[in-house]
Amino acid sequence: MAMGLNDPDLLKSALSGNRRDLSKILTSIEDGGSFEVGAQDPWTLGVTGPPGVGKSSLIGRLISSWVDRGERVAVLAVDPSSPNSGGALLADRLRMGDIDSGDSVFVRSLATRNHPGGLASCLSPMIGCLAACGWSRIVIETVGSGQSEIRIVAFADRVLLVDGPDRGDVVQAEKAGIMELADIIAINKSDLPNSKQAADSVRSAIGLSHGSQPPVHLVSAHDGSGVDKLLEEIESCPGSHLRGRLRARERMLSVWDSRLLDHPKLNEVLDALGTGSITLDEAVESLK
Ligand SMILES: Nc1nc2c(ncn2[C@@H]2O[C@H](COP(=O)(O)OP(=O)(O)OP(=O)(O)O)[C@@H](O)[C@H]2O)c(=O)[nH]1
Ligand SMILES: [Mg+2]
Repeated sequence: MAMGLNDPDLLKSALSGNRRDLSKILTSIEDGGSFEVGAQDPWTLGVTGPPGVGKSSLIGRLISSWVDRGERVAVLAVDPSSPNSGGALLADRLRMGDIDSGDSVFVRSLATRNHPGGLASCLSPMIGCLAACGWSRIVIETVGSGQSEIRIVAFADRVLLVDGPDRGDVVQAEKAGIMELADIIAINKSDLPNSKQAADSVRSAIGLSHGSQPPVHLVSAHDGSGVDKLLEEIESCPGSHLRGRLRARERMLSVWDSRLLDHPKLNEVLDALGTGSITLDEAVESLK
């Protein structure tokens, strides 16, 4: 199961920059292996937002700028694995423009369908592994603005919510509460009509909430407008301080969830609960 992690040569090779061996290690982490190498302080950005708003295109823009500055960028693209999407790999669709990714960009898809208990147990070790292997910018992209996406991006130290010019997108994000967790909001597709109105409506929606309000940037991944400013905002974002507690809560809930969903006795207890032979309280007790 965690065979790759017990192989010192593989580890050494990944740490010295071998991408194939890095992939092998990430696979063994996905399969349940743990990974701990020294005290790393990974730089992480979570990017989330409704389908099709341009998250990958925008990440592509950010990657170009980062690579120009000498950063090495890793993207963990989390596949929602909805039955409708057919498990399409987000990484395949990552639009990175014409950047020469070379050794500076690493993209990895994570299929949530392989993880009934969620990704909680593998995200932190994967991030740690990428940081140890010298990836200085680690981006986690998720699609949607529901609870599970919030839980995933909460593993990053700064969160960017991307929205589109449709009011429907914005409402979705408001409902899910992702706006409270976002450090920065980008309204993409500023080259299309209605994007300014969408930005205004987001500003007024967050104006009604308490606490510090995230800045709202109007950007276009297509023509690049506003992207430099957005990048500066991301770079100067203080990381975990502002919304650290909120994110900690989501991380804890997702670890809690996955412990329950991965519990070896779960099916047995559900069967008993389903037939009424035990009570809900007894079921909970027996899964502690
Ligand atoms: N007009 C316009 N279209 C854009 C812009 N950014 C992205 N798109 C288009 O929007 C579509 C979706 O772009 P993606 O970058 O795949 O969006 P996404 O949010 O990553 O999509 P999912 O990962 O499937 O949720 C593509 O057809 C892009 O060409 C933009 O700034 N302006
Ligand atoms: Mg995408």
